[in-house]
Amino acid sequence: MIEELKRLVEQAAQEINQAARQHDLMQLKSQYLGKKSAVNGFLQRLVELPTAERPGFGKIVNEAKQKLEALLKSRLETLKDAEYTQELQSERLDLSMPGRRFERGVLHPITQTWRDIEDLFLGLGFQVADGPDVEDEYHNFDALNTPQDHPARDLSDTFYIKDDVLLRTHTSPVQVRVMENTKPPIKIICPGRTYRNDNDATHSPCFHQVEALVVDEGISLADLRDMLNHFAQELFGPEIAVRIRPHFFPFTEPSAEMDMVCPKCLGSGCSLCKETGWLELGGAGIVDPNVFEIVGIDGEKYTGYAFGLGIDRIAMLRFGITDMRLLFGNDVRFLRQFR
Ligand code: 2NM
Repeated sequence: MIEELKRLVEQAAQEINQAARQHDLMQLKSQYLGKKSAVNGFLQRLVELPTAERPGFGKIVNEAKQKLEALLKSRLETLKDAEYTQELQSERLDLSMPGRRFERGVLHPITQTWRDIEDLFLGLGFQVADGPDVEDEYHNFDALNTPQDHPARDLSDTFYIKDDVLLRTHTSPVQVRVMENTKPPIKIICPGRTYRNDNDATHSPCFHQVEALVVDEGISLADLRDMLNHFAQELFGPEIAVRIRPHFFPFTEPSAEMDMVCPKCLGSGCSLCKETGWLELGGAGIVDPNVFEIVGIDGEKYTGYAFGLGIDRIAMLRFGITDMRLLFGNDVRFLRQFR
């Protein structure tokens, strides 16, 4: 019986040492040490022995059990260690690997220009006014003294949403709304999105405008000229002069278009200014008394000037962008360049 037990223990020890998973060890434990196990069987067979040999053999069986338990325990430790080591290996961090690059965003060139223009005028005591992109015909055309048959009202120029509702074609309706609700003096700029049915290399159907309006006693063309000069020189440099040429707008009288010295050739003529030395900057004028009457401002007491500029065109000039469509393509490879 001792031999039999020895062989059993040897076999068990071998199996335990070959067990590859913790689960296998559990099975071996119940197989060799459980209630119905072969080792326990030996204890039950004690009765077959002469009484004198029973304690001795019982001791041997118990030692065998202890030996197997110790083996199981040590194999379990080994497996746990191996498992842990493997886990560490598979989750290993290579601290020498370069980190993921953190890409810092850039403001769109239009946003940069918009903000610079706002800052410039805020510094001169202007307030920034805001209004809806979707306007009614009254604020976009009627209140601005624009006749019913004016070509700007055409479907080919203006996006109508329905009768009487349209996408504003300029930010002047914001100024109308301010004049309706504010007593002079008024000193505002209205930057924002504007919409016209135009689409090519120099026109986008959605573009950005900033319009300025100053209403007070004794405002004259000289004030307008001063402001335009100051604006161009702040934005493009001290050598950039502005000139104004007579023009016509329904909402101003007199009206003017303004040009600035070409910042690329400083007036000597180049491809950008088509050899003229001048670039068109925007429109301007003295607010028509009809507009004042419509919005309820006393035109005998007050005068005002207004002007409008294209933010996108200014951004293109500043950054040397030649195709307006690049500004609206949202290609990050293009946009990244304007840090
Ligand atoms: C321009 C050119 C000339 C203008 C006029 C007004 C208002 F509301 F006061 F009548 N707002 N903006 C104006 C005048 C805008 O943009 C080229």
